Amino acid sequence: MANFVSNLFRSNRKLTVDEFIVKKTITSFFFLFVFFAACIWAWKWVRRQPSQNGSRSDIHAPLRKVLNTNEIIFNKIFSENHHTKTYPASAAVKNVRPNGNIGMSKNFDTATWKMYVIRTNGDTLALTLNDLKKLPKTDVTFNFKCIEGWNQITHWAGVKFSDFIKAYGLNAEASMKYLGLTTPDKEYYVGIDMASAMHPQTILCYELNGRPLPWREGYPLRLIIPVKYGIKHLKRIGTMYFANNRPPDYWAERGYDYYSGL
Ligand SMILES: Nc1nc2c(c(=O)[nH]1)N[C@H]1C(S)=C(S)[C@@H](COP(=O)(O)O)O[C@H]1N2
Ligand SMILES: [Mo]
Repeated sequence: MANFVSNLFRSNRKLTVDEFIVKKTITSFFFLFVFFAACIWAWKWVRRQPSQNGSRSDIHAPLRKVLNTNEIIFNKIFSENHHTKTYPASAAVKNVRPNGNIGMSKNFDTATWKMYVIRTNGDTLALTLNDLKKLPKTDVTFNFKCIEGWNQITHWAGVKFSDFIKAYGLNAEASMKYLGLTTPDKEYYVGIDMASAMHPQTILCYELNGRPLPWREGYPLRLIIPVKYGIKHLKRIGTMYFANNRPPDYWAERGYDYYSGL
């Protein structure tokens, strides 16, 4: 057998058709084997790599790099002209499925709630819901998508984030790279790239289906940001701040994509 094979590859004589087919087949299997071995090696190599930020909860660095590259590409193609598809309000579901209640503890005093906005000069604004309701109202009906794999068409209203920035003269703040949001108890927190925050469909939301936000949907105020997956739509905003470095992000710390764009 070994002799027969080495004969096929070594001899200079013209091969018969049968010999030629056998030789081709052996060569093909050889390269297929090398290819599989390379795949297994690459997979093991990825598994051996530490995570980029050194934390055990993060994914392996090469995979994280792919996500970060995706983010750069998405940032490039992302523009204000790219709107998420909207629907008539009548298409919205009546019974909205609530999901995720981190940072939404029962002992929360709605009467004393304020949204704190930490300005870049160190000042802090404390705004009531009425302050926000005085600003122009915007609504959006879109297909809300959760990374868990479900989606639902929902109808929300509130103040466009960019209108809020304009009304309060937060230009220095909006020129920073990121917006950070946390719940009043700081248990849930997200970071948003400023282009997505300033997108015309992003709203500081206080109504669902034309009524005040239900408790489980984030009363009194939440973020609605149709260009992102559900994880970024922080419910019950407590504090807002601005930064040039990525603010901490609850699900990004647990391995999900920081950008989470749609
Ligand atoms: N404070 C807070 N906001 C949150 C979450 C959470 O656990 N806590 N979960 C997020 C996730 S994963 C999703 S899909 C949406 C769900 O919004 P809904 O409950 O209004 O459907 O809220 C997001 N905002
Ligand atoms: Mo989600």
